[in-house]
Amino acid sequence: MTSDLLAGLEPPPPSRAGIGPGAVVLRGRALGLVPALLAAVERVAEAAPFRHMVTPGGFEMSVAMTNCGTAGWITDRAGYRYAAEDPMTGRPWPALPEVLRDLAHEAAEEAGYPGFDPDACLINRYEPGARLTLHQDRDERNRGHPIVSVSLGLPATFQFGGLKRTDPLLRVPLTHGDVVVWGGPSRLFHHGILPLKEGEHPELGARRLNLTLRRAL
Ligand code: MD3
Ligand code: FE
Repeated sequence: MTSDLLAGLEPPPPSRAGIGPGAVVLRGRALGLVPALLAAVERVAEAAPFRHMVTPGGFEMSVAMTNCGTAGWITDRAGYRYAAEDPMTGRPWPALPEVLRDLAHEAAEEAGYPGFDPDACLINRYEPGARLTLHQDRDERNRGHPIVSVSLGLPATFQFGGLKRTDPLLRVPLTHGDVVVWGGPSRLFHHGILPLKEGEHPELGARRLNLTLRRAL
């Protein structure tokens, strides 16, 4: 009774693979948690709505963002930074849901980074056409901590370079349920997301969500 019958019906088991120095993809690692993760995002967005922030250069980002945790990543004309309050509401960001904290802690451990205790989660929402240009994540105080990212909904093409902006780029698909842990040298590598392609995901519709769990302070 067995896996023969179920083989065509069930998603593949999670797999682990390196994609760069210190970076580990756990394919499908979040699949069993999707309802809890979506409920958590919905609850966060009720208190801290998704919004299109403005870059220091004055451009509105195509990705809509919100945060939870004791610190949230923001950008405006004054720059990129972490802030304890949501500038849209003047209130603290919603607390980091336990399901996110636990997933990040466990995924980091599975990737070789035990003891990860995130205090911030940036939630990115992509609609078709939305993209994230090549950048480094360097607003966190101690970049010795890894970052754990969770992808949900429509697939995206992730671009992964090196320490220099001009280093050659690797393209990696990130799909529903994938968790990636970025530590070691990869933590400071340039990366971005190509414009999201049109599509319809059975659970999320024409959207992609990406949650990045971080130690900001
Ligand atoms: C590699 N987010 O929020 S997730 C970001 O899909 C960000 O929304 C993308 O880049 C997204 O800053 C990519 C993968 C990711 C996240 C953080 C990283 C890769 C990373 C930090 C350092 C190196
Ligand atoms: Fe990033």
